[in-house]
Amino acid sequence: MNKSQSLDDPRTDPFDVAQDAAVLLAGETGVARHDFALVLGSGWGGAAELIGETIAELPSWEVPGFAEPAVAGHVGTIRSIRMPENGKHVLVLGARAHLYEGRGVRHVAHGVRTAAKAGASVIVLTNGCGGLDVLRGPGTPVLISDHLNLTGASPLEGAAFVDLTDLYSPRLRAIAHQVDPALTEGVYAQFRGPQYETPAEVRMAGRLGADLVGMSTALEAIAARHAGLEVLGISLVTNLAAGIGTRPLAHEDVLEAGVSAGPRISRLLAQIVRQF
Ligand code: 8IG
Repeated sequence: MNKSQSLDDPRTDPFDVAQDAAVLLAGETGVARHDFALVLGSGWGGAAELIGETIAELPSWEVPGFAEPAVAGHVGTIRSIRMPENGKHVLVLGARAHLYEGRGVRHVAHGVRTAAKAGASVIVLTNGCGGLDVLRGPGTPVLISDHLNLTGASPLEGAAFVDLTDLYSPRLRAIAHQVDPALTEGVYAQFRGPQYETPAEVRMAGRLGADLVGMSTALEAIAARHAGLEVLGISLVTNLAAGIGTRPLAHEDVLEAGVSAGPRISRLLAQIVRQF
């Protein structure tokens, strides 16, 4: 068997590594094609069990192009789930690479590219984030309507002039609203991190149109659109952004908000995916 090429070699086509990953996943799971993919961010880890039966679960680092996750609370497995209602297969990526980990944008985009090569037509990107609106405090899920990519980076290479109008699928957002009419929408601003924003940066993001601030998702959404996937983005507000609330930001509070909102948002996500 060929050893997989490295994403870090500039001569490697990152889609070739994604193809290798998809072939390995098909072999290990026995599922030739997955229909949907989910990227589970902070707080969202419980959704998979509610969606269906786990057919197979692999440590992500056994799959070409994936590495071990760096952050406590980020789950490092890739699962194949079968939905009992319709027999559809869902690829659950619990291993997200963040820009702040410093491995580069190819690693950030690798999960969504693997999902596309595995056959998925839809990807749901979830995250935990900071909120700018005091009326949507910790524990509130918010649909992403659009984003501001404030990272200065792109997951694309070369002249990939991809259209991002309606990047966050109006069709899928309508499904989510049907499932929960109380869901609101917001614009997600991705910062590079890993530090949280200063209050001035949060005010800046607000003036630019952001409702949510985070360190993921926008770059993945761009890569997903480029790979031909339909994108749904859902954030869980785990903290009020710096200077909006009265308390300093702490990763422990973020994890706690995820734990307490987890069952509720997991049910919501499972209900949405059933309508795809
Ligand atoms: I969870 O307040 C989480 N992720 N940039 N700001 C940014 N990322 C976050 C935040 C936040 N909370």
